[in-house]
Order: sequence, then structure tokens, then C-alpha cells
Amino acid sequence: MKQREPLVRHIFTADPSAHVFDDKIYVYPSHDIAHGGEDDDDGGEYQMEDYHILSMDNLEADCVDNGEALHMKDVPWVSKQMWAPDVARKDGKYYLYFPARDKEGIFRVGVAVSDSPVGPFKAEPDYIKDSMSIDPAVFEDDNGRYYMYNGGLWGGQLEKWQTGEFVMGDPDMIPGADGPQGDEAALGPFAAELADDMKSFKETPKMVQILDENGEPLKAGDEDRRYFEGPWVHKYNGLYYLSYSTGTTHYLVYATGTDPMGPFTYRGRIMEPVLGWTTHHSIIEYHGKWYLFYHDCELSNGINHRRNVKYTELEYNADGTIKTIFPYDHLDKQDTV
Ligand code: FUB
Repeated sequence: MKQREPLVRHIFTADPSAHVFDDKIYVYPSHDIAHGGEDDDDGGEYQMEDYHILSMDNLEADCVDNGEALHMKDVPWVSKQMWAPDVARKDGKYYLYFPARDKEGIFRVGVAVSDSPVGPFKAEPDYIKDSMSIDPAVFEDDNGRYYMYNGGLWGGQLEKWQTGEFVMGDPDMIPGADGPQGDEAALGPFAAELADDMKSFKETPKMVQILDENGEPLKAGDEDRRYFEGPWVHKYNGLYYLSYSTGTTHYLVYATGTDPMGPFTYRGRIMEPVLGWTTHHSIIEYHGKWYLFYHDCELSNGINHRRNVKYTELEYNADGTIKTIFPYDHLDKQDTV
């Protein structure tokens, strides 16, 4: 596969969570549906119903679509919208974590299990107890402990969980108006350690703090830096990197910390905006180099809910900061050749 080109073209894919298992690369994306509906501020255009897992023998090899791994109809608690998933491997089993709306329209996170990284996966009958909101990402620490990070504003309902209970608020309000505003502290993603069974939390999820350079929580009005959705955690030189999308300003940014539960301090931008409203990523190390998996709307020419996943190399500076990626600068270079 070539860097910065769609990994597959026969289906629309988004929100890639990439992993390396036994020296192969596996990508767990959302499977976008090409309907003709309009966009709304509640994510109503993202009507996904199933998951297809992609794999590559190496980064130059063709990307394989391994077919349907899990469908909504086989998950008893789900009503609609199977959004961005992730996976974790433990003791030879693969655990697929996925968000979807339950029968009351509330986003929850479910889990499905397989003996194979590409499925098929068998879903647990109910969502994970105490789970809420969207975009689960599971990080396996060097000590064998697993942590789930998740949450997303607006359509992802994160601001509805501020009190620990789901509060619907007024659906006719401006999106996010029932969350913190202006100089109030921004919300962060939820994080919780997974229990040994990988199907429950060891503790009630807590909101992770993301601080600025002065040790103060990022403000809700700081839309260039505050958390919106799509968390990912990786470790580099002993430091935990929490990266995420800023949503309304369309950046991928990161913060670092010394504890997987935070707090994290904002450090900078990983990627400038891509074509399309959403931006969502994952980061892996493969054969000694680091790669960013992400999506844009190249194949659909900018239709927000018809996305395609890609990858590109990610580089660090000597001080551990990440070099900002300009997703289309390779096209400028081609033009000048
Ligand atoms: O794919 C649906 C939603 O769009 C994801 O859950 C968000 O992260 C955004 O990419």
C-alpha cells in the first residue's frame, strides 16, 4: 500500500484503530454507509451497521477486507449506529470494543469476542456495565494492564454524562450548549482499567484531565486544543501519549503524562485538518518506525459520512514532541517536480 492513499476503495471506511499482531497489521475501522441523507450536528449521518476488519501482511502489501466480522442484528442491545471500534488481545482471544446506541438511543460500549483477529466476533448480550458515549480505545500497558479511553461531545453525548448520570437536556439547544462553555474547564475522555475478564471495568470510569502549560485544565472555549472525540493512547520512551480530535477545529492533537489515568499536559498538533468534518486516528510502531492511521473523504470528494482510511509515517523530535503532519503536502511536492 502507498502512504496517504485509501487502504481500500470498494467500501467506505473510517476511524481506523490499527494494531500489530504476530507481525501483521490489522485495522479495525468503522464501515460507513453511502446513504443520501443530510448531515446534522448529532452525527445522524453516520448510520453504520457492521464492522469489516482490514489486514496487511506488511505496510507495502495490499490491504485485505476480511468480510463482515460483526453485524448490528447480532447484538441484542443495539438499536443503531455502530461507530468507531477498537480491539485488544489477551491470552489468545481478541476483544472487539464498539459503541452504539442502545434501545433508548443512549450511546454505550459493547464487547464481542473471537479467537481470530479478523473475527467473526460474538457479542456479549448486554453493553459493558457503566459504559457510556463513543470511541473506545484500549491501551495495553507493558505490565499487562489494559485501559479503556472513550467519549465524544455532541452526537457522542459526552456532555450529557457530566453528573455521572445521563441527562438528555433540551434537544433543540445549540449542539454542546449543555456542556461547559468559554473559560469553564473542558471535559476530557473517560478512562477505566479493564477487569481481568476484559468484559467489564475494574472501576467506575473517571474523566481524564488535560492541562495546559501552566497546569490549568484546558478551557471549553479553547477549541484548538480541548478534547472533542477519538482518543488514542500509546507509550513512547516511557511517557504516555493521549491523542485525540478537537472536533470543531478538526485537528489531531496530543498531550503527555506519566500515568495512564492522567493527568496529561497538552503538547501540540499531530495533524492539520483533512478533507471532511471528522478526523480520527490511531498510532502504531511497526519494525522500529511509527505510523499514524487516519481517514479523510478523498474517495467521496468530501462527503462527510463517506470516508476512507489511510496511513502515513509519524516522526518524533529528539525531545519527544511529535512532528506535525500536513496531510496533503506530498501533493504540493508532486506538483513542483
Ligand atoms: O464515525 C462516527 C464518528 O465520527 C466517530 O465515532 C467519531 O470519532 C467521528 O469520526
